[in-house]
Amino acid sequence: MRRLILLSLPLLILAGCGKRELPTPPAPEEVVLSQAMLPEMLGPMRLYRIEIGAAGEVDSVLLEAVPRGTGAAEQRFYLYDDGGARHAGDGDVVAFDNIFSQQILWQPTLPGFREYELRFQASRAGRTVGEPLVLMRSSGDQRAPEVAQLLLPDTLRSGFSGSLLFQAVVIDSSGPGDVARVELTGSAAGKASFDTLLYDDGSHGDPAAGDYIYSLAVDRTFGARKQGAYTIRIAAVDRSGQRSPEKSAILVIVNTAPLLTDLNAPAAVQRPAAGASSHLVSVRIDEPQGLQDINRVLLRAYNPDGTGFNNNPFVMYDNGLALDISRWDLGYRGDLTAGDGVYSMTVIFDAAKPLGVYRITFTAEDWAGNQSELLTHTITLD
Ligand SMILES: [Ca+2]
Ligand SMILES: [Ca+2]
Ligand SMILES: [Ca+2]
Repeated sequence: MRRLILLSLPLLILAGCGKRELPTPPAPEEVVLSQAMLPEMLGPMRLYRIEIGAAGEVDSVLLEAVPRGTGAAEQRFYLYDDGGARHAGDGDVVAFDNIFSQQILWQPTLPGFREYELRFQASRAGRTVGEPLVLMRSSGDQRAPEVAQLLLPDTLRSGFSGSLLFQAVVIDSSGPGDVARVELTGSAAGKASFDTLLYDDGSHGDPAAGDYIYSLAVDRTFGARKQGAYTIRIAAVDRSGQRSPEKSAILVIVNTAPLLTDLNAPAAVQRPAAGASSHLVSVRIDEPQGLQDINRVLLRAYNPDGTGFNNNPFVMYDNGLALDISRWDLGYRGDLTAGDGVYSMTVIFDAAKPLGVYRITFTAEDWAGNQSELLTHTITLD
């Protein structure tokens, strides 16, 4: 009798399958991690209370701190939802409210700025459940760097030779590697301000890398477009974005006018019987702050009777553009080589020009507004 029952059971189950769905086991309760509470920036040897919401049936949540790019957990913490009853000092406030907590002492193995993956993983009865939640956070010293000392010249003489160093000693408790940048700004009332960076990597004239002395070597061209007493402010920013107080000093930048040299123009020209004759006129500009400080070079021409040419003044160019009368206004005035400091223009005489002595004057002006002395030349048309 007993054997008969055992045999008939599988038959009954099979018969049932044909008519309705297999009974599905109850789905395990879904576990979702959310609403982690932790600071953006973790400071070494500081205590933090961490919280995470974990919906579902969860015993604990494991937090692993993985330095970015290493893949290996450096620190591990377990978070509990026990109201602090079973794990004293975990900082959990209310038991069984699905908020898991722990107080952690953040102890990175390396000082300085570093990014971390913080991986939260829920577990139940010793097995992981649900998907991990990964958050990016950074770790680093929370004290701002400090500009300890400025090593600046007090004056940049006009046209000085060689180079001078702008330097600042910057202290950061996490080491020079934690300083993201050292900024220098210069300002003066009514003048355009400027900014640049100082370096401690052996570049830009820095004599020694990694010695906390940030440097920038400048030459005479640094004074281009600058003139007068500037307030120099230097500040350092670390990799967590914290900014030091500024340290300031006064720097006097002396900027003087360009000099006109090497005038190249004919002393005498034969008037053409017909048509026109053209003559290249050029002058070399010595500018103490370099060519980038030259604003404009002007030529003025005067007739034998002393009257000025209608088109005075003429702009001279250092653009390397050959003479092309149809593109005269675009700067095609016969300059031979661009950017060599030799500014050029072509003087044209036609058959209608009166004979006599023509006077030509040259001036140059820099971007600080300094005017060169006037250079005068004469061309005799005969
Ligand atoms: Ca250095
Ligand atoms: Ca100048
Ligand atoms: Ca030129």
